[in-house]
Amino acid sequence: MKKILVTGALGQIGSELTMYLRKLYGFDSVIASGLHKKDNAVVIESGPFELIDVQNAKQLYDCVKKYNVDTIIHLAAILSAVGEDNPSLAWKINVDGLFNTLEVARENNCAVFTPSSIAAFGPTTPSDQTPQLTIQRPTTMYGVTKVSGEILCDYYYQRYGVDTRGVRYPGIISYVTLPGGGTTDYAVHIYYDALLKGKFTCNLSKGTFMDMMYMPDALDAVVQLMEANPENLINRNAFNITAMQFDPELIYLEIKKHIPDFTIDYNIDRVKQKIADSWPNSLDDSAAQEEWGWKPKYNLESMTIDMLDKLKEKLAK
Ligand code: NAD
Ligand code: AKB
Repeated sequence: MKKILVTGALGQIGSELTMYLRKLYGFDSVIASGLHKKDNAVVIESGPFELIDVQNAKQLYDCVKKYNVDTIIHLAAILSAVGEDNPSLAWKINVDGLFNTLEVARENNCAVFTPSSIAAFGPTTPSDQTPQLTIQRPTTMYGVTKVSGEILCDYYYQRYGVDTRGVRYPGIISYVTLPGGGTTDYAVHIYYDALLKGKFTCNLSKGTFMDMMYMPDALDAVVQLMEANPENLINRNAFNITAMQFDPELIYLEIKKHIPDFTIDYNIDRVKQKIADSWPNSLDDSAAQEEWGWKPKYNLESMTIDMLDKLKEKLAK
């Protein structure tokens, strides 16, 4: 990776990944892009920034030409809960936007990283230790777009030799930018509410287990996979990766170790609960371990210590 374009760079993952890549590859070598120039001043001002709507292939093409981009990190997307509210927008951005990105990559010989998600699985998928290759019949529009994206990336590699790579992220937990309307968002909001209010109302029920990951591991995964020797990649796209599994009660109890008066109650969001129930309890990520050395650094305990420290600092400003 020498000249990198990040789409959706102002979102939860993009805002941190852009800065991480700029530190590794040089501030002028990472072009951030987004729909607007609001928020995240650090990302907008610390290196090149372009307004790009991924529905507009010409904007993507012109930017790739202007900066001689060789790698596109494609993060622009609509997440699960927002996608259920507006399925047609989710299809346009997640599938048509990815199609435009892959076409521009094909025309300009770029590599492409695209994240899929645990949402690419559904209620008929084996939910414990979900294998790399298994049944994928998701019941959300977000999940439908993620499976389509996985297959589209495979197609561009097989048909045109575009160097497509990607992972299936679990829920990502972070303190820099708030999550953008997913089902796993509760696992971020619980830390904010623990510190700001001392109590949290959870929209998913006890016993709802899902895979999760702390942001530093999610960022490392991109660099490790994109720098991996292609000869070792059997799967290329949509690698299962995970770092931990918990339900609302377990994360609550972990936070309570540090904030003893913290309380939780439940007010279930039926749409989000149905989505969460259709996703795996735990992924088998052995293919990622074997093919490119995937190994997360954080578990629930170490993530909670770091999240509370960093959030306390942020909220005190
Ligand atoms: P996010 O919602 O925080 O950010 C997405 C960004 O895309 C936003 O800044 C939004 O403004 C932008 N965007 C929306 N429509 C656009 C368009 N037409 N053109 C350009 N930009 C547009 O999402 P995120 O959490 O940062 O997710 C990034 C990627 O990772 C997505 O593909 C998502 O599906 C995947 N993922 C995220 C998680 C997670 O927990 N955050 C988990 C699994 C997979
Ligand atoms: C969501 O909940 O929609 C995302 C995801 C797991 O893809 N966080």
